[in-house]
Amino acid sequence: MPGAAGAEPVAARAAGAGAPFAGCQRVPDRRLVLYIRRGFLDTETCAALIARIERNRRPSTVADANDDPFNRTSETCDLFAGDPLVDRVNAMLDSIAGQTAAHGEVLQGQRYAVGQEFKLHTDYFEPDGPDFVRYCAVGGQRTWTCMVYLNEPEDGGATRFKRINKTIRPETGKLLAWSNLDAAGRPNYETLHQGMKVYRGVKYIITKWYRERPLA
Ligand SMILES: O=C(O)CCC(=O)C(=O)O
Repeated sequence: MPGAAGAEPVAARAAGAGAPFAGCQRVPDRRLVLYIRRGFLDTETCAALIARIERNRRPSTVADANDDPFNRTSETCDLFAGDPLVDRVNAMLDSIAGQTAAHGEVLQGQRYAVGQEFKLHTDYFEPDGPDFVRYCAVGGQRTWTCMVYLNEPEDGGATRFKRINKTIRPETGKLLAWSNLDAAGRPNYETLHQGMKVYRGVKYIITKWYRERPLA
C-alpha cells in the first residue's frame, strides 16, 4: 500500500512499466509524491462525465468543517458504479493507481461556477478531528487522491499546492494524483492545496479517493 513505512513512499520507487503511475510525470519535490499525466481521459469521455455532473449536482460538503461557510463553494455529483461510463473510468483510475476497486470511494464530480473555489485544505482526515472515527472506522485513512480536469475554464480554476509552490492549470483530460501520506504513512501536510477561484467559464473535475483498507 502507498505510504507504508520505508525510506520513501512506495509509489515513488514504482514508476516502471506496468507499475502504479507508469507513464506519469513525477513533480520533482521530495516533500510529497505528486504525479501528472496529460491526456489521461479523452475529450468524449470528459464531455460525457460533464453531462452527468450537470444533471445531478448538489452543494459540496467537507469533513472536519471549519467556521468558514465559503470554504468549499463548488457543487458535487456522486458518480455511482453501475453506469458503464463510470465503471470504465473507475477501472482506468484503479489501474493507474495500482489500487483495487474495494479501496476506492464513490467517484465524485465537481463543478465550479465563476467565483467558486475550494480553499486551502488537505484530503486526509485529521486524526484528531471530529469526523475521524465516523469516516475512517471501516476503510482507514485516505491514501491517494486522483483528480482529472474535464475541461478548461476561460480564466482561473488552477490547483495550487501551497507548501511546494506548485500551481497546475486545468487541461481537458489531465490527471493529477498525489499520496496524502508521507513515507512513514502519516498524513502529509505538504499536500496542502486549493482549487483556486474560477474567474471566467465553468470548471469541471472528477475526484477519486483511495483508502488504506477495503471499504466493501
Ligand atoms: O478543484 C481543484 O482544483 C482541487 C479540488 C480538491 O482539492 C479536492 O477535491 O480535494
